[in-house]
Amino acid sequence: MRLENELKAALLEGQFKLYYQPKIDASSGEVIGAEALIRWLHPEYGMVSPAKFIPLAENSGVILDIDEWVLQEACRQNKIWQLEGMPRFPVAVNISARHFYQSNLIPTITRILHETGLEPQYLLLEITEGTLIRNVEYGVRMMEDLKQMGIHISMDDFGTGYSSLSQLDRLPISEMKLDRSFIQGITEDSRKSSIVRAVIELGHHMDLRVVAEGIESPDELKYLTDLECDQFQGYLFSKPLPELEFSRFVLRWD
Ligand code: G
Ligand code: G
Ligand code: NA
Ligand code: MN
Repeated sequence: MRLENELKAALLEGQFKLYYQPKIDASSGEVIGAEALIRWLHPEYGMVSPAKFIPLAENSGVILDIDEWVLQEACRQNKIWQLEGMPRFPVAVNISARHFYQSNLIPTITRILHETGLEPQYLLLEITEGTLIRNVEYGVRMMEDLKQMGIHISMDDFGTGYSSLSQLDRLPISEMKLDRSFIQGITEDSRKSSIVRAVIELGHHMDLRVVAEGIESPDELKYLTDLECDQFQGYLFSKPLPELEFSRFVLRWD
């Protein structure tokens, strides 16, 4: 079977599953968000990493179906957590560049929010810098439309892709997410720490929050706390977890 068909079949057969990784607020220490990360529970090969199948899905059209499923599932789950009385926080969904340029992204999100009953401020979209290479004007307009709807946007993997520094002041984003390649080894590598320090300062000047991902050690956390990074995410706190384990994590954490 061609991979495209296999991915479509997997979607129909319910072989995809969302895991959630907590985002921690630097000042309160509380869980203030969750990033949804897809997993493929393949009947033969076991758990397949999105790093393997997302790029392939992006080369066919099936990424649109996958992203739509992820949006639906993440919004549905966040609403369930709210109804269960969990503290409210936004769920972050990764949107591929290809989907961003699909004219039906906004109607799709509108429908999903309506169907799930989730308010727009509880959905955060993570897009990478590379998303804007294709057409900055269009990308900015799309982001403005999303902002109008009350949806926040995070610039993911900041610092790794096409540098949109010249465009940064035009982008209606709420947060910058420092790529984990800058975080790993930050305590020993003065080059990395200079970059991170500068990005945090830049973000704060632009009234953006700065999130560090991929934090694995208490030393890295201490370092980033001293640099006044706003939010933290990484294995130090938790790996991405299935929904039930995630809610247990939140309850234990508080
Ligand atoms: O969870 P993990 O680190 O294995 O993810 C690997 C890559 O797959 C990351 O770059 C991540 O952004 C991407 N990814 C994970 N989940 C999703 C998803 O739901 N949609 C899209 N488009 N990408 C995802
Ligand atoms: O591209 P994106 O930033 O969305 O990818 C996030 C990926 O990083 C996910 O696949 C997630 O599993 C992974 N991840 C999350 N925390 C850590 C961490 O502390 N260390 C490492 N190595 N990977 C992490
Ligand atoms: Na992400
Ligand atoms: Mn990232």
